Amino acid sequence: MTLDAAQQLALDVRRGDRRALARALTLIERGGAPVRFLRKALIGYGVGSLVGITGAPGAGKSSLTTVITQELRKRGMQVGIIAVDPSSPLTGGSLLGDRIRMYDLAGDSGVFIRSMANRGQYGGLAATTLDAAMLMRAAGFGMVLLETVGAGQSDVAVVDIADTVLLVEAPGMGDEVQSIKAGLLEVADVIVVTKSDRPDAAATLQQLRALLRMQMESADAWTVSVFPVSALRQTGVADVVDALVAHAEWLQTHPATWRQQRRHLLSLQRALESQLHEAVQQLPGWSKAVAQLGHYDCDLLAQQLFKELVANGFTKE
Ligand SMILES: Nc1nc2c(ncn2[C@@H]2O[C@H](COP(=O)(O)OP(=O)(O)OP(=O)(O)O)[C@@H](O)[C@H]2O)c(=O)[nH]1
Ligand SMILES: [Mg+2]
Repeated sequence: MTLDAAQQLALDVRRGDRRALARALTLIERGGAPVRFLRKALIGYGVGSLVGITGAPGAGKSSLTTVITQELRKRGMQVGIIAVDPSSPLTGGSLLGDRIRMYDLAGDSGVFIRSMANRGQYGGLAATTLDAAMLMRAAGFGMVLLETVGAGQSDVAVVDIADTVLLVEAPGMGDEVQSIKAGLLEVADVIVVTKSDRPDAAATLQQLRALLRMQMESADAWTVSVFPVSALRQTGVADVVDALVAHAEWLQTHPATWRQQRRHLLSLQRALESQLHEAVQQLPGWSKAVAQLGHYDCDLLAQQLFKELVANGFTKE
């Protein structure tokens, strides 16, 4: 893809062309030069915030994502959804039996759902997801919701890249609140106790609120709140959405949070990796190194390539 073609595509994305958006997302997943071109063409466009929705498997993340999206739509906001689990019901299944269907959302042109597989691209899933969110923001989505597979590595990534971390806790999942074990409570901006229609939800709610009261707060820190939500009965959703919008606004006046700094660092790392990778492929020694793969240790080959790169004078655009 040429820079011109990428610029045209970026323009189409910004006009709200859904096919262009889908195409750009595919390019981003493949990586390489087009990603750089797109980034260059889209940087600074769009203002929506990226909300990471995380919690244990089966906690109710997809159901919550659905009802939050419906509430945002009521408020006239366009919503992007990224599901990083390929087996997620977000990609086509039904939730809560027939009551809530992601299909309903998929038929709404104000909602764009994309599932991302955990591919081994350099930069990793977190960086690719950041780029995807950048595209969706540029396409005019006021909020991008990112649902993760649950406890595990990708959770950590969500914490690193999201503007707002929404922690999902289901009631009655043992005496210990699940997210304490995962160390997620400290990084949550908004907490939801799902399935609040269940009788054991009240105890979980109390437990979490008590835990939060024990946490230290600095003068200008954001106040974390716990909200009960029933996706089944569709109660409590507006309060959560209010909190998400309030947090996005709060970030406007508090841009230097540690999470945002880490996010920017991740973007830089991704850019460095992709530029370095491309530059190395231009070297005369590249094909030799590829031929030697399997015979030498990769660290050694990387070192040789790096030396060659420095000797040739690394200059790019
Ligand atoms: N009673 C009740 N059940 C709910 C509610 N929300 C979700 N559930 C049920 O909880 C189960 C898990 O819901 P999901 O929304 O798929 O949870 P998830 O966290 O996305 O699950 P994974 O993506 O598999 O980790 C399903 O059987 C839902 O029907 C709710 O508000 N009330
Ligand atoms: Mg799910």
